[in-house]
Amino acid sequence: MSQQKFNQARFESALTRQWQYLGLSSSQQMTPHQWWQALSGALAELLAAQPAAKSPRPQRHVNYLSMEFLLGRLTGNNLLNLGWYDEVKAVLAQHQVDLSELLEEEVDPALGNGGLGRLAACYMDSMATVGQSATGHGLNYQYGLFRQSFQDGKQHEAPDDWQRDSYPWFRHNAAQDVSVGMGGSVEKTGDGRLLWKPAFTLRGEAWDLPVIGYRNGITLPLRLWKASHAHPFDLTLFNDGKFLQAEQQGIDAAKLTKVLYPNDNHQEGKRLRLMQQYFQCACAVADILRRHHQAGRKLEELPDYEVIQLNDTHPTIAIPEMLRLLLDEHQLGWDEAWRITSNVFAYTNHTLMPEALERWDERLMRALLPRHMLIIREINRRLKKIVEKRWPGNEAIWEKLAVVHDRQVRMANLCVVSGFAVNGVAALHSDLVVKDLFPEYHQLWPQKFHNVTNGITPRRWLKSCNPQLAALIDETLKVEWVNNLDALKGLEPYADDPAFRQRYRQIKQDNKVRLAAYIERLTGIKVSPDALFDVQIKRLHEYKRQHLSLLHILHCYRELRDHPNRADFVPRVFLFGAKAAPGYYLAKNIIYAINKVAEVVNNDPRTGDRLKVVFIPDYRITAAELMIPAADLSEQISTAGYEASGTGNMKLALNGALTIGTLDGANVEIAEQVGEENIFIFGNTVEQVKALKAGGYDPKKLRKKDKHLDGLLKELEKGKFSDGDKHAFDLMLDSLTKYGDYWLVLADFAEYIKAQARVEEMWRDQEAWTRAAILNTARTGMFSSDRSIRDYQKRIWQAKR
Ligand code: 26V
Repeated sequence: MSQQKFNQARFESALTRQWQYLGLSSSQQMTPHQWWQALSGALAELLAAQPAAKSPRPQRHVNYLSMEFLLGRLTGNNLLNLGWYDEVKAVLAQHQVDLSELLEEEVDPALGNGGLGRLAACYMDSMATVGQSATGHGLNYQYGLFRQSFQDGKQHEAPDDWQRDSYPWFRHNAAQDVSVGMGGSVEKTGDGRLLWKPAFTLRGEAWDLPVIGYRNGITLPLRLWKASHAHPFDLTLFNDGKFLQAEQQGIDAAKLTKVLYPNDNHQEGKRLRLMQQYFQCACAVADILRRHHQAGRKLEELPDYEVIQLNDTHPTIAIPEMLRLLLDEHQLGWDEAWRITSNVFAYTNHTLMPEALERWDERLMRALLPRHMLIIREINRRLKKIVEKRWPGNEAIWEKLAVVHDRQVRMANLCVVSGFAVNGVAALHSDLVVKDLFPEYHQLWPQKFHNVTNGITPRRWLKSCNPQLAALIDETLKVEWVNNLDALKGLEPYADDPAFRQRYRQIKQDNKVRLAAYIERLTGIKVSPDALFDVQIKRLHEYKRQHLSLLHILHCYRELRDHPNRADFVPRVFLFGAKAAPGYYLAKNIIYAINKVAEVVNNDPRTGDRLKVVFIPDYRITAAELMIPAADLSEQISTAGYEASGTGNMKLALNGALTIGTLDGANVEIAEQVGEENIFIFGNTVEQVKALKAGGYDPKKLRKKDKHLDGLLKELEKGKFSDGDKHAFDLMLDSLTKYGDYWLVLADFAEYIKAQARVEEMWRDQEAWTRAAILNTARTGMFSSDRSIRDYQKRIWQAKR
């Protein structure tokens, strides 16, 4: 397909219709926000009028199921992918309206927590760009991830009412609405079959967002399901007395998709969450089967035409739902229903952390989904035979492999057993999935296991967020690199060109000035753009170790006080962006500690421009788009073995920040790509972490030996940063000493400080630093999500079967 041409006359008349809808008599009456709405509404209307793109070649259609899509603002990105940015800018200028100012009016659709949700958004962008036929399925939450503010340094949460009802990119595709049952019981029919009689039904409304490929005329639907009451949709069933209405059961349908659960890497066994999961799965599976049927295809052929990719285990109930429909509604036998199902589903694992591996209480599952629970029990029964045959009488192995164990349904096991593919999200992680998480499953079915290293879309994460650098690359390479990121290799020779370095450095400087202005507007803190911008942006979690960076800040502050006249002190601005799950008190305590230390450090006249600490409130995609192009140093300091991949690490490296990091997740592959002289690797490796844990690691002993570290911790304990309150940081500090320092913060401290000294040594030679930064941009092309999607195609979606 070729790019869609911009038609000014059609655009202008669509724009006119928009202000007329708003009840205004001229475009001049529009507020800036209404202008943004009118612009987006007009574009959405023009797109909807386009004929649907045909897939370039016959291929399995991908259904990407994810509970989260962390999109960020759409209007600017859509203009860029359409290739209409300059034309639209010119038209608006004729109305005395500035496009870039309008784009600032958009509130982020924050329908995700962190990396997993953002990955889903990058993958939609790349599937559209590489021409993979696909549909995204998710939920249309009324409230996205909470808004964060700080009060006396403590995190406060406010609801994120992002106004989905008036979001101009949404189209309610009422013809695609479906009906979803819940609760009730299972009855035997006359011919001995089982049939589910739900206690109530809900309506699933199909709300579509367009995902626009990069200048190729392809648009994919991202279908976000919204729950509402079933009537009048289900009036016939209601009149027949077959189903009771949701309201009569005291179920408020609209509550179901009201709010995104704010947990990241931690499962809560809440009934409403399970209802959300099933609701999404039921809508998606009904939609997939309907499309298949309408295309005139046979059920047996489903695996030839469709794949369902599960983004973590959250949409796993799609598996028993598919089986239920094939068995009960379409009356297939178990073997055939199983063959179809197990050739359609593929599962991506995003975490090894035990507390994030989903388990659902069997009783809860049975109360809500009685038929599904029976099906899961049947899968388990058949699995037991396979395991018994391979490991006769081995209870220990069966306990590990069972899908239902201890009255809990283990969703990851269900995925591995019922799907044709399982993948991790970075080479190291995929290795650990096989070796530590599922070694026995791997012995049973080695061919199911794959690696697909994560990626990021270069449209949003370079071209749109760093337009100056994109222009320099355009001018230098003179080829289209935005959908062919390996072309960045062509920049390598320029790393040694002083004139190019100068321009590259100036762009970084301009981006830092832009960020400094944002920081001052937001927090009142003035930071110097000449300082090294040290950036850690990600969800707040102990394993990500924001508190390790905090100890380094204390170290720098101590240095400044001990040697106030040191000429070679490297000025730094520490920048954090992170939300903590509202119920994760230790994480919130770390935020508090960073903010309290910031207060003291920033207001100490001895530090001046040389040391500043800023925790940017309400970290979200829009903040990331400002911070990433301005970063000098990228903090990727998780405990080795726990960060499955990371994707912020890729965005930062691509934009020329050097990484300081452990050998964890995709850091390993980033190091391979950029070369060890252009990255700062430190800390215990996965093997060393395991050995330390096995060998009785004792942080108290370590602290006793390391006087410097002991001194820094004492400052926190004595209330020096908390107005004398000696217990302000107890939660954080006790975890590091009293409770055994599970995440090895103290164990990696000394090496981290040494690595930071290497950072400073390079920073003092700005030519060397810029050279390394350019090489980071030049050598991170493989982290384009276009490459990830092609890997999924080759290894999983379109692989020979
Ligand atoms: C897990 C859970 C557990 C159940 C309850 C709610 C909930 C919500 C989100 C999650 C996600 C945890 C997994 C996750 O986000 N993993 C991240 O995935 C990124 C994309 O693959 C990867 O780059 C990060 O390293 C990984 O932490």
